[in-house]
Amino acid sequence: MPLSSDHPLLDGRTGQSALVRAYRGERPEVTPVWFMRQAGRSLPEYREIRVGNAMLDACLTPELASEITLQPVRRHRVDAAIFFSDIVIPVKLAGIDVEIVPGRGPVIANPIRSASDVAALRPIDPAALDPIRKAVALTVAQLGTTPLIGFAGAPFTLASYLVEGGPSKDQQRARTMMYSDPQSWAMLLNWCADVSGEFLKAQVEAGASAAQLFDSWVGSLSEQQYVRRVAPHSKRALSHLRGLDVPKVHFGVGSGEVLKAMHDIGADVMGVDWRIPLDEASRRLGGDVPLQGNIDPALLGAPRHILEAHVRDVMDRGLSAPSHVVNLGHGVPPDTDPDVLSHIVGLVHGD
Ligand code: 1CP
Repeated sequence: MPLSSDHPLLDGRTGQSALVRAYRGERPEVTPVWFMRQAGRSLPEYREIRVGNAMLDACLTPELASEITLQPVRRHRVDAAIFFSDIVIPVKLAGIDVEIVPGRGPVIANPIRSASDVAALRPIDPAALDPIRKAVALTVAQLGTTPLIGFAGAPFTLASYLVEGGPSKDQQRARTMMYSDPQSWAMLLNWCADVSGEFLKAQVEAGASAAQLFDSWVGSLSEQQYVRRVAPHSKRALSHLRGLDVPKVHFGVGSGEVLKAMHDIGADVMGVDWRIPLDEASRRLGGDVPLQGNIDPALLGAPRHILEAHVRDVMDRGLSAPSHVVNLGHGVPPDTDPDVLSHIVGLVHGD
């Protein structure tokens, strides 16, 4: 089913925005900028609104999710909103007992480690996604010409949480399962692809103008294992957007070795972390892929002149790609001074 005619991309609201034009490979007059994890703990207004609301409850309360999504757009004047939610929301909506533990991250009550655990997984009920559709609709109604980016976790990153039971340094248990029980692994990743894919599709249908797949922990894989045991499932996640013509961004941390393979699953734009310069990323991708990134989050705490020189260097190197959306190389650290983010926006926009 194509996008409806009153979708922001088609009804004149976001189709000509700097973000969408850059994602499509054009160079708008002003370079667009937004920040991964811009909606969250670095903002006092976020910390205030979250008092008394557990993380995943906030994500599933449309008015709250919408307000939190809008906060960084108002404050920083970024060129995009990213939907406030979490990669584990579709897993929760499919019946898995998961919580976000403050200071730690997602914790799964009963990790998925055996063939029978995998066999017991159930598909997501489309009605369970109603709070997501509602939150997105509320948000785009207020965003006007600023596009909303929808997102989902890629199957490998999502499966890592399910198998490990929580955050882990190198996803070792998950990778053990990948080698020792490839069949259950493939079934688990297909399930993750389908729940993430439906979550992403719900956001796009309800009004998101772009989609970003986060494979945050892909850096723990070799290229060979990525191509063989992961990439087909990431492609499957994106296949849920078939017929919905929105730009698709693919991002991973430590993804230098797999950048090309990550693009090959059907991404239009590659998000790059801070470990490789954008001109090198562009070279690895053949020079014709729009890029997003890659300010080192560590520099947000550096003296202004050092940060500014780094941002200019990132922008210069971004000229080697057909187009560039400025972002960080990973999420905003919680202790970031929000004024530093606003300052970067001004610098990138040339205010
Ligand atoms: O109580 C809180 O405020 C918890 C902190 C928090 C927030 C603000 C979590 C827990 N998730 C989120 C929101 C969130 N998560 C967004 C919202 C919008 C935005 O980017 O502005 C997004 C896109 C995510 C996606 C997400 N969740 C990813 C992929 C992006 C990335 O940062 O790599 C991952 C890996 C998660 C898992 C997760 N959720 C929360 C935490 C602390 C973590 C990481 C834990 C770990 O280190 O393994």
